[in-house]
Amino acid sequence: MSLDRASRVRDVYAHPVGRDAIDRILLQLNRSRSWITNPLIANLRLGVLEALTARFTGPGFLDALLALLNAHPERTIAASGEAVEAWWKEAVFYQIYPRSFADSDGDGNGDLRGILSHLDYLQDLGVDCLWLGPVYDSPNEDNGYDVRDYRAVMAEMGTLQDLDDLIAACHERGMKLIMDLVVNHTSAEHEWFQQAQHDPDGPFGDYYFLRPGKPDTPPNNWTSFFSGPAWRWLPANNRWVLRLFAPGQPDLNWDNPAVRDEVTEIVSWWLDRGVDGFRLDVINYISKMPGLPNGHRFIGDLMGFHGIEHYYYGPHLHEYLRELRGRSFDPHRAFLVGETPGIGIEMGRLLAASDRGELDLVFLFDHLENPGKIRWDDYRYDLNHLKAHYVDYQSRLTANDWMSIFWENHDNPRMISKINPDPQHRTMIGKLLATMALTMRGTPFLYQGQEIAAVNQNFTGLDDLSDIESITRYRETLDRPGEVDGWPEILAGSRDHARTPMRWAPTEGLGFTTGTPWLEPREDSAGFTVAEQHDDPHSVLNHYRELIVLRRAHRALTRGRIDVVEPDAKDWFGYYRVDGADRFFIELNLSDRRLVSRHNSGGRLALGSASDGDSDSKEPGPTLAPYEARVFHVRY
Ligand code: ISL
Repeated sequence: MSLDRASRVRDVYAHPVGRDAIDRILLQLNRSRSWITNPLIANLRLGVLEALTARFTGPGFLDALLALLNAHPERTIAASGEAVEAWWKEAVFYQIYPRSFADSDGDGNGDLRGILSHLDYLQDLGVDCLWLGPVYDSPNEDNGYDVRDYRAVMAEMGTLQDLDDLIAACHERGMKLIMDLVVNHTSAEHEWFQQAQHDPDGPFGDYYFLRPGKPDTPPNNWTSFFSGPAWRWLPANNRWVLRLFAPGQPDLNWDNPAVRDEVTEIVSWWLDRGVDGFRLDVINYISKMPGLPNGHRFIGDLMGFHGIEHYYYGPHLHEYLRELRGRSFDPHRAFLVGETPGIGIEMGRLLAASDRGELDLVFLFDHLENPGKIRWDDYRYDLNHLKAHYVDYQSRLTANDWMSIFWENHDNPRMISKINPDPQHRTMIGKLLATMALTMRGTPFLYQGQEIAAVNQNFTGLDDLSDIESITRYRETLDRPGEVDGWPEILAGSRDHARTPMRWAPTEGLGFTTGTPWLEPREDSAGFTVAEQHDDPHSVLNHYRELIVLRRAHRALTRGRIDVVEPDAKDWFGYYRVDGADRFFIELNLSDRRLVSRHNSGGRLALGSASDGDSDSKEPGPTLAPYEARVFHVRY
């Protein structure tokens, strides 16, 4: 049944897409859910609500929302069935940013042989599966997320043989490897786009979104994630091409069956080489609303990008994913995690519930910033938001669902710096985050450097940066009216914080390279390299290692149930993980103050983060130190 002006607010909230859309708006406006769920509002007819809010939203907002909802008639997710057993539900994933992990040949760029030479380290840490960032041949306008040839390795990273060796070496150690699959767009240097430009009316023209027009008027008002219009003018062709990201990243037209065939073949080609699965880059953007209509101004202003409602959950998304999975992933039993920016918990469940035949997991992003904040805001992240996110998310999952656990990757600043940049708390926050990542119910994805408590860099200006997003955004700030200095927001949000070389040793080149690193590190605190932490039993690195050992020994910490204690308690997060008679109680201080411990589980401390001596073996005190984490083992 489709929704219309006679429907009520509660009907929208009962629709998975509607619920996520409303939650997203509330989050952005920093308003509580009771705004919508109180009966006065919940019973309002949409037509009435429209009349009341039109001054605020401008005309057409309700139509835009209804079009989105009515394009997705699937309302329910079956809650029945036994939970599926799968290796990836118990695995610890580790994301490698190849350019910055380890350089084997001194050219300043990380490479495949560098990764190969550190596999023992990763195995020793307890990693089960590597997620390898893009290593395909690329002109690197967006560091490999612009693929020129899907079946070749970029020269500075090595060769196909090196990659085969890496896959084999992982498998020898009982580890798996997934690759990044970037198929929402290609590089403009990809042969398909070259052909499309050569003959826009030929078969490859329809691989992309090419539109005739005039050089001063883009076909619609969509904006790019990397600043400016989402369109690039091609003077030789007298046409525009859609590119949601960099000018050199034209979007593929998935409505063209030939494009979907190509992707199927690429995927099968890699799976035949032994890859265990993929992380699918911005996979929820692949289905664009036919006709590419203008985005609604209010929605665009709110989200920061115009047009997003026409592609972040497009009409054919589910269909295309099911098709791709059936044709290429299923025969290999490949694992799939989708990067899905902008969607919420219910849409995430529709994409990844085990009985739907689409993805296995999704990465959601609403927990990465506090309500009302965006990545470019310079603020202290309140961990109570992270708690609230997990409490809510866990409460909505059924036996068919499973979640990913992460807060760092190559697109975000380091979490420790966002929570509290004071160096005296660095180790404790590092261990707190380790404890949460490895005891929360779900699959943890660690990002390189997280295990040694990596923090943000002291960049001093644009010359210190490399990322296209930071650079284009900084230029955009210069064009804004007024003379507000744009640098603080770039420094707060730059993706380069997480992209500087891995800190292996406290030496020149950090043990990363014998040459000049492609991106200079701007942070030289002592004690935060792998070499320094390796033999220190109280290091963050060893905390990760011990937690992983504990996880592996107890199903309660992986597949076990989660029972949250006092979900509304502020600054304190406590939960049980339970598997039959085996249970753990986890207690976390989310604040920079001492807190009274609420532990009364009767268990003994299995692992604690307090740094005063060998606390692991001592009876824990009555108060938790700032950011302290404790894991108690309770047996019945
Ligand atoms: O820019 C965003 C909105 O703030 C992000 O949500 C963005 O959509 C997301 O970071 C997409 O990231 C992925 O695709 C990009 C690439 O640059 C990133 O490195 C990758 O993780 C384009 O391929």
